[in-house]
Amino acid sequence: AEKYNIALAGNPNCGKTTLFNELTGSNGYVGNWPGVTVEKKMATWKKDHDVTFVDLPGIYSLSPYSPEEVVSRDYVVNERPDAVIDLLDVTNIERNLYLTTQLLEAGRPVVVGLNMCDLLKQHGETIDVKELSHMLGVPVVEVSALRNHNLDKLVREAERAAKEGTPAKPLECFSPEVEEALAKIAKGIEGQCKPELVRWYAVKVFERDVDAIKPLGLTAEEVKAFEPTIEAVERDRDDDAESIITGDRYDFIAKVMDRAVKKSVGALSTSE
Ligand code: GDP
Ligand code: MG
Ligand code: K
Repeated sequence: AEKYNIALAGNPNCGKTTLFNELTGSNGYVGNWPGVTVEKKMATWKKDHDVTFVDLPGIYSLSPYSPEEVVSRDYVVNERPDAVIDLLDVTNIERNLYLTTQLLEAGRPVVVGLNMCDLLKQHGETIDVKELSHMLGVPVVEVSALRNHNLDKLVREAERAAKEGTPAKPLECFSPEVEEALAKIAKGIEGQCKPELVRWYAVKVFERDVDAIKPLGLTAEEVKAFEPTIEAVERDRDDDAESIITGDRYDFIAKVMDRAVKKSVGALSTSE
């Protein structure tokens, strides 16, 4: 049978360890990621040893500000797991979706698990899973790691995504002037990376993330040639490139919240 590596990604406290232990019985390998004291955990699915889960460190973003983010980014982008399960804490969905917007650009098949769905009712929210899946462009499964609810379904979806091997389609979540700049940059880096990573690297060039764009092998001059494109947007928006990208991601998330997450009738909170 085919063997698949499935990475578990998500914010701190989203329930990743609970999920990992439930799926694997926690009998796997525990060590460190190369060069850093960040714990690396790998173990096979107790129901099918051809599926290996790689527990990535809990992170809020793939922007490389911490060793945890660097490890996660390098694993997903360069080591290329067969699929990524992006686990979200539904009681914190707005914040958790930020990482999702980045993971969808990383060129790998993605399945979203909405964890802690056992708490949704008391949290006073309902989630339109169909709409959320439509907006994100990937399968979404409601689960509870703690109560072992729907976990097989989540893994089967991830297995199917791995088998198909179709990378998630990056969201078109940026404002028109940013999209235009990204398209220009994408043209300039075409052929320098895998087609499914052109968007990822275009964003990284725009953000001037010199570390992340090293694999493109651009000369300093080639990198500099993108400056007028980036600076034009920065003047237009009166903000720096990285903040513009972050702001646009949150604007997109606000739309997702508006369309796919509803306060349920009788919820304790009356504020929006
Ligand atoms: P991690 O930081 O992502 O590894 O999160 P943990 O697995 O340590 O979980 C954080 C907390 O959330 C723990 O107290 C878990 O018991 C709890 N938790 C995890 N999954 C669920 C769930 O599906 N429902 C509920 N109610 N709590 C959960
Ligand atoms: Mg953990
Ligand atoms: K950021």
